[in-house]
Amino acid sequence: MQGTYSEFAFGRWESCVLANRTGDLRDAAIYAYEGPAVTTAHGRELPYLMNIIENSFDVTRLKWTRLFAVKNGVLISHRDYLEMPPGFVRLNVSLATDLTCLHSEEDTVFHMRPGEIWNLHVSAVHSGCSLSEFHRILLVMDFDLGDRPIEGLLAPSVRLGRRVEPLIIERPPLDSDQLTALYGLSTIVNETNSRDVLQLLSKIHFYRQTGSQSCHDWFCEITRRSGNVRLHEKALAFRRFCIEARQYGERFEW
Ligand code: YCP
Ligand code: CO
Repeated sequence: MQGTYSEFAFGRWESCVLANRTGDLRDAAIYAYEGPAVTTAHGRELPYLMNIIENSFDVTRLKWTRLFAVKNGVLISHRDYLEMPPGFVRLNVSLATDLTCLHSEEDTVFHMRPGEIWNLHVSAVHSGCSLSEFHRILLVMDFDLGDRPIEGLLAPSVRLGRRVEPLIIERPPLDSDQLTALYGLSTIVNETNSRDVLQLLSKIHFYRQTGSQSCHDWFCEITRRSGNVRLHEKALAFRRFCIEARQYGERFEW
């Protein structure tokens, strides 16, 4: 388990680095570098998985190989690669999942079936969750592709695999009573429950039609209506941190 990126996580969320620049497990916040990736101690404990990765992808371009585990939790909507040069792409493969484990990218919610290879556009607003006790494990690979075509990352056997229709999750609309109820949280939100409120908001787009970013916009509006200026400023700062701009290695203090 790494503390890195814990600001984005609600519930149980863990990351585990299998390969990076140094081979050091603690080197967990992604950045660009030259040269091949080095397998970490965790990666060495998973030779079968590392072997499949080597046989399926162009590992000469693979810079970060990580596992993200989530259980009864959510990684709040955010953008990645804010600190990366252009040309990075992320491929995801679900290793253990069930239908309570979902992802979002902007206005779309989907389920990654085991074995599917997903190119998530992580510079767009996105999120992921397990809405149950199911302990989902996701393989996350960041490649330095430059301006080459993405198909080149796949070994021929993988490239020729069957194309499947993605499982998009249709959601009922969010009605005006529900929106009023959400804004009503402004009457109860305070310093001690603000993270609980945010956790509730962060999951709503997985079961109601609204964009991935809505939780941040609602949280800013709820805290504004609460009249608690400090909390409202925190909300604005957190939205900036998650989806607008952040420095490399920047952390967020609640
Ligand atoms: C990353 N960004 O891109 C992380 C993953 C949330 C924030 C977790 O490596
Ligand atoms: Co992300």
